Amino acid sequence: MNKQFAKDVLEGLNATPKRLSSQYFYDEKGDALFQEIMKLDEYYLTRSEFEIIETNKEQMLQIFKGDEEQFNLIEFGAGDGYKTKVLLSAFVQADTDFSYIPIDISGNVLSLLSESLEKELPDLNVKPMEGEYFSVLKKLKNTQAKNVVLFLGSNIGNFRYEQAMEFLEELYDSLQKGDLVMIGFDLKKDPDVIINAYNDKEGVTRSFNLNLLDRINNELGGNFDVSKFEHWPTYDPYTGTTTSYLVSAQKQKVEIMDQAIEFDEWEAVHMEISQKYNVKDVESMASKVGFVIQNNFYDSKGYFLNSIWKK
Ligand code: AVI
Repeated sequence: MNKQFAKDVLEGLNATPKRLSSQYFYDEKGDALFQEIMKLDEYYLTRSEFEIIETNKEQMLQIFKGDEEQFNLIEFGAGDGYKTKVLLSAFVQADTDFSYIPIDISGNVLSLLSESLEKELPDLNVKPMEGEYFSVLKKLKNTQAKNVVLFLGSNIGNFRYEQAMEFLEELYDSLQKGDLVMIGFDLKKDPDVIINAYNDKEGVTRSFNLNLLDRINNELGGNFDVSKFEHWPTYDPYTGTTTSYLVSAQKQKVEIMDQAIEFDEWEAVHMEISQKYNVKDVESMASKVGFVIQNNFYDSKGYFLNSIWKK
C-alpha cells in the first residue's frame, strides 16, 4: 500500500472542510480518462497549446539552441507526448544535436512513451529518467550541455500560488545560468468557455474526479458509493481559479481502513484547482523568481500562452 496516499487521504477527509489532492487522480484509469479529456471539444487547452507549438516550432528551435552546439530537452510529466512530438520531429528533421529527457515518477508512463518514440522517431536520442523532477534535474545540472525544461499543459495551474512559486524557485535553483524553461499557462477568458472545459457534456471530467473515490476503494479498502457524489466545478473570474468539488448528495458514512468518515448532506470535498492567468501574472511570477522572459507565444484565439524564460 502507498503509505503517503493513505496518510493524505485520511488527513484530508478528517479535515474541515474536507479535501483530497488532485495529484492522486493519475492511476492507470485516471491517466486514460485524462487522455480522453484532452480529446474533448470543450477541453480547448490541448488544442490551443498544440497550435502554438505547431505554428512556432522552428522559432522555438532557434531559441532553444541559441549559440550552442547541442542541448538537453527535458520534459516534466510528458504523458503520451502528443504535443511534444511535434517539436521533437521538427528538431530531428532539422538535424539538431539534442537529447530528449522525459522525467516522470511513473516508469510505466516512461516506457510507453519511449516505445512509441522509438517507432515514430527512430533517429531521436531519448534518455528517459525515472524519479522526482528536481532530484533528476539536479543530476543534470553539471552536464556540459545547456538544459531546456518543458512544463506544458498548464500543469502549473494545478498548484496554489505559493506552491507554484516554490516550484519555480526550486526549478530556478536546479538550473545553470543560460538554461531555459518553456511553461504552458492557460489564460483568463470567457468564463463560459472555462467552466465548460471542466464540466463536459459527456461527463468525462466527472468520471475523472470520481475515479479518485474508486482508487481509494481499490487501494485503501474504502467503500465509497460513487453514485452518491456530484461533480461540481466552479470558476471565479475575479481570482481566475477553477475549483472542482465532489458534493455528498446525502448524509452518509464511508469506511476507509477501518476508519469511519461522516459526510453531511451537501457537504463538499475540495478536489482540484486549475488556475487561469493573465500575462501580467506570468511576468510577475517570472521576475519574482529571477527568470527573464525571452518570448511569449499565443494561439490564434488568445486562450493559451507558452512563455520561454531564461535563467
Ligand atoms: C493536468 N491539468 C493541467 C488538468 C487541468 O486542466 O487542470 C487536469 C484536469 N482536470 C480536469 N480536467 C483536466
